[in-house]
Amino acid sequence: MKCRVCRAPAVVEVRRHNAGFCRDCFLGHCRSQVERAVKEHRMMGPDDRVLVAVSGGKDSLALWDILVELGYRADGLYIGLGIDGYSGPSGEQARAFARARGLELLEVDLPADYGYDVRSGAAADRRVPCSACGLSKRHIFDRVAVQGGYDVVATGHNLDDEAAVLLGNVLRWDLAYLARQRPVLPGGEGFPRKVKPLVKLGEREMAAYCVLKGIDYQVEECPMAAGNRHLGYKEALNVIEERSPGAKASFYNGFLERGSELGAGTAAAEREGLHPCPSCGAPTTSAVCAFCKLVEKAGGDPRRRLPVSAR
Ligand code: Q46
Ligand code: ZN
Repeated sequence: MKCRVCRAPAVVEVRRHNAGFCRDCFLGHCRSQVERAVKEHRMMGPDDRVLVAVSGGKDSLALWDILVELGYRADGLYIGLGIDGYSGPSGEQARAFARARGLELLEVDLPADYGYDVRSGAAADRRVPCSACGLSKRHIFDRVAVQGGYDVVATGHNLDDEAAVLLGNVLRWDLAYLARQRPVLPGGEGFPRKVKPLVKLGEREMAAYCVLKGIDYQVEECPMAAGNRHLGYKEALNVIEERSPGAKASFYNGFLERGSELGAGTAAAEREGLHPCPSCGAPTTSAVCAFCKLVEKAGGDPRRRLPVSAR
């Protein structure tokens, strides 16, 4: 197979595009897919300060790398989740990446800074671990971004992630989640804009990007992911994609083109009645926000000072 762009021998095949690429043209393809997503969905401008949610995995490190190559002012934020055998090496990969490129990586560690980890927080708040984890991460990314004056938080959700979440939301016809499932969520009083610049790139493309770029990343998945519903949806979509290459992209892109207004009213209603949490200042519709409740139940302190960029 030859590179679609320059006709040199191809090293990566992207079946969805029925195309092969040589190393340099593949890296260029990834950058241009991110540029296109940013432009199409008006994710951010050249002067925006970007906070990248960095887990140490392939997607977030590739995203950070691409945004910096495209000229964005992008710092990283890594959150230590206290998950045995996973959080230690993930943090190491994130730190090594930032150190090698002279980039700024902010860090928050749930056990050291808030007195709980994903498992104990989940048990105290009677949630499944991924729910406690997601709540903690969303809250901390939002607070660090708002307090640090970042314009936007960028996450490494790729096409496979978004198609799997979409399948789950459609199977339940969860309109509130469908309304929030866009590549850009506008900011508001107390929360930053959130963007997903990798929505045009698949999981295998991100792994290939890291390998070809020499980016070491945490290959092991989080042990808590085993058995979660999203993995099942991903597997189901992979079976369909195997038979009909491009099905995943047309499922997700069709939603963006024709179905993304689903639940728009629900989303607007959710933002009404928001007020600052008396404990941490985050916008909430309850007396105290869900994060502060979780931290208090887990015996920690939600009023911890968050890290601020030194630049
Ligand atoms: S890190 Fe957290 Fe994921 Fe692990 S506990 Fe679940 S949500 S699976 S992205
Ligand atoms: Zn709060």
